[in-house]
Amino acid sequence: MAAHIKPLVLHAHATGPNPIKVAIALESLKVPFVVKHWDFSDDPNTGVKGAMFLKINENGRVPALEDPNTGIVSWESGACINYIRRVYDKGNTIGPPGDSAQDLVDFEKWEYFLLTTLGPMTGQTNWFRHYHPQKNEDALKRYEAQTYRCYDVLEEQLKKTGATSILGARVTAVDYHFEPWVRQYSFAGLSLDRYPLIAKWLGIMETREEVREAYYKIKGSK
Ligand SMILES: N[C@@H](CCC(=O)N[C@@H](CS)C(=O)NCC(=O)O)C(=O)O
Repeated sequence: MAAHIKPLVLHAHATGPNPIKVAIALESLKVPFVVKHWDFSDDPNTGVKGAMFLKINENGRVPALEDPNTGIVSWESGACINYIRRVYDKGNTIGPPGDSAQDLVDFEKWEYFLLTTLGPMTGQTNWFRHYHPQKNEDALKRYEAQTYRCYDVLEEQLKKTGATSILGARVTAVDYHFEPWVRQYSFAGLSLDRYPLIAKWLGIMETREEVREAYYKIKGSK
């Protein structure tokens, strides 16, 4: 794939999980890309809330993805990955494993479940555990419980697929969406003791080459 493609620019942060998903998708398809790191400040030149970055993403969050081959700029990890799939995955290696109407819905329902529920609930758990200026045990309990509820749903799904991938059949972009968020369980102060299949799935994902390479490009370690 690589030879005639100009490297895409992935705007990222060294620790946030959302840019990593996009990096995994690009790695999986062998689409060349460079990473530009931003910090979480409003510094006009370096921050995601600063003037320079807001010209790329007016929502002031990473990831954002610039494609010099098409002139397209995307942001929101879901939009970035779906753009990558449409343009660079003509053979459908990371999209829905089947082409029935149910296969397409299955792909989207898990993608949206991560984007709207498991990701944000984990993010709020992190927030109230590590960053909220005042202790707020009620909020922390609420978001922990909601994240565990998502783990319950995922564990049940993995019972159906044998835990080698979320949709079964093969690894897809859905797994790429989940991996960086589920990997944060320990940082979020959560445990996988009650979730053996999530632990198994995560172990498989962590050793995949595209995942290791993506972490290396974003964080400098695998
Ligand atoms: N729904 C967005 C979330 C993006 C997001 O929250 N990114 C975090 C890093 S993982 C961020 O940029 N945070 C900066 C901030 O909160 O100021 C997506 O899926 O891309």
